[in-house]
Amino acid sequence: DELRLEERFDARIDAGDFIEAKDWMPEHYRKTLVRQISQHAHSEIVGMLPEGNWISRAPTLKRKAILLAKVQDEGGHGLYLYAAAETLGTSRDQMFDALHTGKAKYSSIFNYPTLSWADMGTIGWLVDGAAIMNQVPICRCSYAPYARAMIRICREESFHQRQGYESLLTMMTHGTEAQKAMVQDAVNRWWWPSIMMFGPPDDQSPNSAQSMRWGIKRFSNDELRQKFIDATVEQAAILGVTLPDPDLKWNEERQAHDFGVIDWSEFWRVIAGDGPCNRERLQARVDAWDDGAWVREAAMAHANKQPLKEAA
Ligand code: FAQ
Repeated sequence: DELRLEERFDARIDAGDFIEAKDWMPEHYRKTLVRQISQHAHSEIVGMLPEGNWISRAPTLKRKAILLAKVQDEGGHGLYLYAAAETLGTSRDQMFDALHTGKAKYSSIFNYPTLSWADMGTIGWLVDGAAIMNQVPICRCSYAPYARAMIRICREESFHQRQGYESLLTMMTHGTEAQKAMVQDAVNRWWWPSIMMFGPPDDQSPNSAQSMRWGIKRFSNDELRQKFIDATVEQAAILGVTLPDPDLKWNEERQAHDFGVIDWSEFWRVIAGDGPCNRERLQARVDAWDDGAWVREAAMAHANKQPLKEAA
């Protein structure tokens, strides 16, 4: 019966087993995964938009080729993740519908505008950097199809992070004063939204305890945020940029950096739909879906003809 199955499931989780699509799982585990994986997929797809804005304006052929490859990778990540979520019994149409009607979330970070070329490097460095910090532990997530998808995604994310850092380093070491100022301005705008990507503080994170119990999350939001800040401070020093937080300093006792107060009211406002670009991002996805209607219709018409052909 249900209770025995749940006990067996918990024991498997405690033993560090991976759960496969056809294994028994509690309904709440399934729902939590559908929520997280589909939101992750939506983030990748919506995340193509801020960078897509700069493909036609990249400064050199090399930078354009890199940016194109990165944005295509993000499309690929979205597809692996939708496929992973489908193994839990949800359909892609249901997931798209949830996104297009504003029921499903996607990462807060993609609701900010990309105002200069330096934003491309800064997204790679900070946004992909934060994504890697959050996603490497998901390669060991208890749900195996998600964990497997994350391995390839993380490899590609590390290319994304490095291309961003290298692009900023080029501007900071060989650039003009105006280019250096452009980098600093981009870092000033992206820093706080990047550290919000890890989600609300642990004591305001309703899903964390259960997700950690189930091995979906391996570290808490605050733990990952701290690790990211500690790693990034050194990288900022090498780049020669300042992080826009006067309270950021090494704490010998904690062996970690202290940092200033995060404006959580901004975070909650953005995830509730009222960030600088929420309406524009969602509209772009709805338009893409509507514009693609003829492709779906043609594919269905073609598929429907197949059995007739075979019979003939
Ligand atoms: N944005 O209880 P928790 C990328 C929501 S990286 C929006 O702590 P949880 C790569 C949360 O959903 C970005 N909403 O939730 C890329 C929940 O609301 P709900 C995507 C957020 O799930 C780079 C509520 O707040 N990465 O795309 C955010 O345990 C460059 C309470 O929060 C992933 O999705 C946020 N930042 O922890 C692409 C990673 N934070 O659902 C292009 C996988 C929290 O109950 C360019 N996901 N919320 O209505 C996760 O690790 C987790 O889901 C967290 C949130 C850590 C994001």
